[in-house]
Amino acid sequence: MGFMTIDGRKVEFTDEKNVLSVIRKAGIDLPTLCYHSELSTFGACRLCTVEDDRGRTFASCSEEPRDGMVIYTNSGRIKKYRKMIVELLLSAHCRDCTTCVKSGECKLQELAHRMNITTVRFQNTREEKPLDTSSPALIRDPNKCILCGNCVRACRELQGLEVLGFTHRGTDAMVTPAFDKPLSETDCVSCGQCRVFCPTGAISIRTNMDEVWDAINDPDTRVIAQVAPAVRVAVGDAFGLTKGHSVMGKLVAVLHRMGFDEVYDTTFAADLTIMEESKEFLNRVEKNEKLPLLTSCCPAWVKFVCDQYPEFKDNLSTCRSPQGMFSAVIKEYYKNPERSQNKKTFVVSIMPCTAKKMEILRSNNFTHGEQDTDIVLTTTEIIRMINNSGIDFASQETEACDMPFGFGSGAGAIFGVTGGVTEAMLRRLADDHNKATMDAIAEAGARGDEGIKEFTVNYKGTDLNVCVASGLANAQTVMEDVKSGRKHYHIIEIMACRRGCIMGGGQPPRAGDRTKSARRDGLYQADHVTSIRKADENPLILALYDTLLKDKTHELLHVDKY
Ligand code: HC0
Ligand code: SF4
Repeated sequence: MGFMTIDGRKVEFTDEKNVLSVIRKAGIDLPTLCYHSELSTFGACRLCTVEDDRGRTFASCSEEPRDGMVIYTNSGRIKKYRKMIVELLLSAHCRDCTTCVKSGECKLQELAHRMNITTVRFQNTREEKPLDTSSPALIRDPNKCILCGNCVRACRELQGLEVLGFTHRGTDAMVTPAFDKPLSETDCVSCGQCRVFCPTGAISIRTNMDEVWDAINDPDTRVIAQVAPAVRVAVGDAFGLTKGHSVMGKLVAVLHRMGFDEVYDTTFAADLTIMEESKEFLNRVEKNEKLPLLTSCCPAWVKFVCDQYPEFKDNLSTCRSPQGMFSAVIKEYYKNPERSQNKKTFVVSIMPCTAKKMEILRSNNFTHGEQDTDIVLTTTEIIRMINNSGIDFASQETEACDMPFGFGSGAGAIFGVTGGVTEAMLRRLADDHNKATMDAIAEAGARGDEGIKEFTVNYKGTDLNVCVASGLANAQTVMEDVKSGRKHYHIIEIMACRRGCIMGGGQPPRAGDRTKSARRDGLYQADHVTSIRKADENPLILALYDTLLKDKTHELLHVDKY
């Protein structure tokens, strides 16, 4: 503990790791472009530069707090310096703000406003570079890159990949994949974490909003939406509602008003996944083969295994993701001419995830050679489409999903948070659904924000070793332990984004700790208020197995190979 003086006021510090954190604690919002508490300190943008009582200037993100320090954050000299940094960045930056996908959320734009920069004094000497549009999930625009390195560090530090790196020197410096390859030819898993940390529009979501409007406007097309668990707890705050509260009912109402013919809940298909995956798991345990079972619902993780640990491909569950199962079931349902009434069925899934855009294109997820999900819209895109439609989201009355696929158990809702798939599976394996059993499962070890969790549960006399991890860098640690024989698990649940889908690459970015916890708590609350909390007690699922799925579980719900 110590004290420092910031702009003439005494401020206490305790365990803050840098001067910047103490300044922010003192209520001063010092701007930064490259500093992020979840990433290593880079100190490149210099916007957090402050001055001390001896006139020394330094980047406050890179300096440890010391007792007795005297800091000035807003002296005339510092203000001029900061403004000049932003001007220089702007001079080398594409300034098509009106048409930029990041407009309104761009940190550079925000800083230009904040510093009252209305003209840029310096000439742009950077040559215009082509966009990389090769990825199914993301667009990379080098002309909007400000070299903060956030994407490079997010990819390396959170995901254990080195897809992006600095290339060239001086004024030619750029961030690109190695050898300037297109993203689609790299190990990129489309997780979108680089986009989450990008302060400008240099890495953005590949949007599919126009295709969806076209389908909605076509009278011969039945447009069906399925909404992923994590979306419902991330949409509300964009419309001024309480952070993290589930707004599923309002979202259903708005989607209907926008023109979606039917709206379903992906939690229904999460229940299907649990039914299939628990059966598969018990079968493998009984035969003692292909263990540990690796969950397969996160497409970025599936690609990571295929690229980085191909020797473990057979360990992946053959279950398609809930998104994949749902679309296959819907398409099969409307194959019946009486139901289809000569309309084309177009399935749009609304997901927190950019990698889902890649998942739907992978041919092993197709049914009889045909793509099941037509379009994936991320949460960010659906928010934009709602704004575009002019509908007042906040004032909508809630509506229920359509039938016959409109209900998922609480176990399906928690899929969106790390540990949720495991908890849902443990519920399925339990004999009863009384409160004590549900509480015991909740306490078993799957919950919590830690990147890697491990615990043992006993199932009918057998000890099952469980590992739950989120973030691919953590997944890498887990897989290296398994590979070397240091760890023995029966099942490993991985979600590529830290904390699970609630922090997916397609969610509205700039989510601080409060938002993260609110989204997590929102999903647990959604589970809590659901009357059915076990997948195997969902009557719609049971009915589906007796009808449409009777002899089609494999062809609609599983992949043949990875
Ligand atoms: Fe997820 Fe899913 S839980 S991956 O995180 O399993 O994107 O929310 O929709 O498919 O259900 C994402 C979220 C899903 C799927 C489900 C799973
Ligand atoms: Fe790396 Fe994920 Fe970005 Fe691809 S999408 S470059 S894997 S952070």
